[in-house]
Amino acid sequence: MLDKYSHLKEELLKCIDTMFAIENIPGCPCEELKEKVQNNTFNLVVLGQFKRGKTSLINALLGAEILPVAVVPLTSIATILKYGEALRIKVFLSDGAIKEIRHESLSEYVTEKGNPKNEKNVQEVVITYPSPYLKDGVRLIDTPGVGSVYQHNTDIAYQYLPKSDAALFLLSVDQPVSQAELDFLKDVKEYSDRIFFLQNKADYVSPEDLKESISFSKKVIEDAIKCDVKIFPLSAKLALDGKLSKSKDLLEKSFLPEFEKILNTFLMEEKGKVLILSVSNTLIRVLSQAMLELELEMKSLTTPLDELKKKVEASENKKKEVMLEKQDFDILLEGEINRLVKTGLDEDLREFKKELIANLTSGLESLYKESKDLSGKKLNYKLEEYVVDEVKNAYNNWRAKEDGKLASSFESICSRFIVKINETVDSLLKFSSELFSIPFEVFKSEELWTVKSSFYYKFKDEPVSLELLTTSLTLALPRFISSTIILKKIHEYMHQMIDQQSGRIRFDFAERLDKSKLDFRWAMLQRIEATIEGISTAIEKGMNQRNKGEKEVEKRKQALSETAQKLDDARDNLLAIKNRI
Ligand SMILES: Nc1nc2c(ncn2[C@@H]2O[C@H](COP(=O)(O)OP(=O)(O)OP(=O)(O)O)[C@@H](O)[C@H]2O)c(=O)[nH]1
Ligand SMILES: [Mg+2]
Repeated sequence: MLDKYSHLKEELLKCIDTMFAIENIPGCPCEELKEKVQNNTFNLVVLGQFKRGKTSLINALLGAEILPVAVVPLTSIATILKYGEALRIKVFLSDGAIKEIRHESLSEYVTEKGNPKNEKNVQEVVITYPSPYLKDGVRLIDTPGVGSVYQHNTDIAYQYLPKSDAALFLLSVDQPVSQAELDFLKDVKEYSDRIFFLQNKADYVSPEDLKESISFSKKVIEDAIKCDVKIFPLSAKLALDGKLSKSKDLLEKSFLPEFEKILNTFLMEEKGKVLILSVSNTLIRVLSQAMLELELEMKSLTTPLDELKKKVEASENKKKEVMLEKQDFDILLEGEINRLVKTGLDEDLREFKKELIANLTSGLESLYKESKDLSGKKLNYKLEEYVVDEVKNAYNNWRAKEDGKLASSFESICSRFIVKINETVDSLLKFSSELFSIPFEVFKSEELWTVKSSFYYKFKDEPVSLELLTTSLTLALPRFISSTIILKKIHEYMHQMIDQQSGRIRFDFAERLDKSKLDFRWAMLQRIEATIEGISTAIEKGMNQRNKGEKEVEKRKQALSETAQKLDDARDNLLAIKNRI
């Protein structure tokens, strides 16, 4: 399946290259589409309670012992695996520094043991590895397990939910599905429509027990999330052993090949098919517009001059109408984005702050009660540490969730605009084709623009969490100070920090929305102008040619019919690619 995808992808890239070479194809975002085809990414996030075998599954899929596994809660940092010619590991630290490390030292950064409570301040780790699995933009993301005694591990896993295009959710035969697992699953479901369930450690039990444990999990999960689920058996351990020792027998026993087949088909369907179809559709649209413009030039070479002048006039009037519509789009878009900031972002932030202040105030009270006999310095330190940790976690989690929410609101605004803008462009084309009696059919298709417009919201190579800006209070405290004054000061400190952090996050979100808006506007509204421009230029070209005499006209006609042939061929190739999908 993936092979077929790679092949079609190559064909599509070839088509784009031929289109590059055809004279004057107007408004073709060829460069952009090419990049899109080449760099399309798909985030496959591995999730689950601690110790279900998430990390082992990734190693099994890659067929190599890349990531460290253990019997105690281990993974503490998210690791992203993507394609690269060699095994290379980069550690992104929260102060923005990037460090390249050797494979042997990986566990000093990504595990609870090597990096307890993330004392090394790692944001995330990115590993490149030459596995066919990761080709074509699939990224596997290992997350820390949720539900262990380490709350910070759970928090990190949550930060990656909004980034998932699909999730692999791991269960294990030795642990019946727990309430905590179901709660987590419900949250996962909010972010991902596509969840694959795996019942790992199948090698622990007999085939009968395996069946029974799967049907138990299935029932519990279906009751909880109210939809049918399929659970795949798996032994990540046997799968890796099988791949390493090239033992077919072990691999069969691991059940991995069966699951891989399903997963590959899914990736091809979801990732490959959608991409190839939408790029082909966009290109076909561009081609039919190019053909129309070519015919317009042809007509302007041959239509009697009087008649031509009248038609040009009619065309000019339509142009003015469309330019006015374009202005309206601009104003409407501005308004919608402002509304998203005011009623979406600002309100969510207000709610979140209110809740956070209430939680922290009561948390501080109880911590104060149990520690007020400590010395001033120690008490202050303890309370301050509590506030810093809580604020940091709360904002990072909230930010990740809000990010997903804003991205989808933004995309739905864009989709609505795309429909309207396309209608305008189509009506203009239709008008010109009728005016000059050129056969032209509007090509309706799913467009790719949304993908491009959400660029700023997509999973970039930057870490997901925002570091906290803090200054410590301890240094500023007078030598003798009562514990109630310390509590009061810490309260002020907390409010100040929350305000500061909110301001930063709001600024960051608003700025990204603004950039996304500009990007979208540029890409979309520019199309209206390009269409107008294309039509006028085609007619002008023909008229100019006529001034040069009969011979030149004939020559141009010849050239135009040759180009028309090339456009036809390109269209046929694209249709053939679409058919094969
Ligand atoms: N028998 C058996 N053991 C397995 C299997 N998969 C994983 N294990 C073991 O289970 C333990 C946990 O595996 P990990 O892959 O570290 O689990 P994890 O879900 O990544 O754990 P955290 O990162 O701590 O959440 C390790 O001791 C693995 O060797 C399996 O299929 N069969
Ligand atoms: Mg792990």
